[in-house]
Amino acid sequence: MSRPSSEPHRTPATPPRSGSWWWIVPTGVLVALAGVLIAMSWDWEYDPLREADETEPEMVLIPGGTFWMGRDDGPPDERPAHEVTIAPFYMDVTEVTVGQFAAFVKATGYVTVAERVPTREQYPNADPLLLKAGSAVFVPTAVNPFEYPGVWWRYVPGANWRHPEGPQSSVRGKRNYPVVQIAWEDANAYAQWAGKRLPTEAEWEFAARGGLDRQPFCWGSAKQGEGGKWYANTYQGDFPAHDRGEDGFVGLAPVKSFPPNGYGLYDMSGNAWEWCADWYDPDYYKVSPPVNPQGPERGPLIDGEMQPQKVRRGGSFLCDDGYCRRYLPSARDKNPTDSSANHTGFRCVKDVR
Ligand SMILES: [Ca+2]
Repeated sequence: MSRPSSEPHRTPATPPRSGSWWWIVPTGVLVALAGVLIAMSWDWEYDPLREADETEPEMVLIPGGTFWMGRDDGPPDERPAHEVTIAPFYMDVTEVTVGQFAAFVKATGYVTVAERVPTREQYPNADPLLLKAGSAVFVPTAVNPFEYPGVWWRYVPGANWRHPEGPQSSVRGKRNYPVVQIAWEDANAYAQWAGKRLPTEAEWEFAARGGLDRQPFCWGSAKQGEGGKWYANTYQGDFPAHDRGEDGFVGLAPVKSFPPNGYGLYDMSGNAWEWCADWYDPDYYKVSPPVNPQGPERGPLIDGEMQPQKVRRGGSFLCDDGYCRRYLPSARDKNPTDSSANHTGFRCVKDVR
């Protein structure tokens, strides 16, 4: 009996089949997947310069004159009401739009403050996790606003004028919305490029009042929503938890969505805050010159800020009657020059020559 062979039975190797197409299907799937990913990233990286609007922004002549600036029954920084005389000037009829700002960026390659990576040298006391390019975004929050003021703001990396609410948002189709996430120096850079300038605080208030004398609102004395009429894009509801949007808009509205004031200016009240040229000083009205005041030489340090702040005016879509009624023509606000948020934009003026 012969010993069984320990040699395993070998199956002869199958020779490679020439001309096999087995790899086609998986490769096709991979190519298709890559295509989908590219298409998706194209959407995420939507180029806002496609919104560029190169038509000349419409301006209107503000006639100049003498008016009562501030009010005596308002917050301390609006007192005293005092007479101010303003020279005539031209003013943009709307807030600078996404389209207009895109045209500026397209022409100059300008990079806004919110798009620049902040450095430790600039912000030695900042949380290192916050040293990322970004900006402030409003997040609805169910709190008592008087008890926890400002907790509805988040610093969102990637938020800027191209992505106003953060990286997943875009300005696609928003050519006629006010541009926001604009710092004072961005607004000033745009104004210089356009051959214009930012309004002084006094010019802004004169223009906002639309020729009316000491009225509480830019349109007169009727309250928002009175008789079913809405005059501005503000906030209705439980601020900062829920905006009912009774005026037709939750968040920003396209410019010209509400009636113009007496000078033909839109959105001087609500929608987006507007930067002014002046430094902010809460006591400035006590010493303000009566003719064409330009604001103080430099503002005081307030609110624990390390730098003086610039004035902004007009309020925004977040102005709520119960918490912050700063959509009134007399209302003053301020922020540091490098700050931006998704409710702050600007408009420009030009001298009459
Ligand atoms: Ca609204």
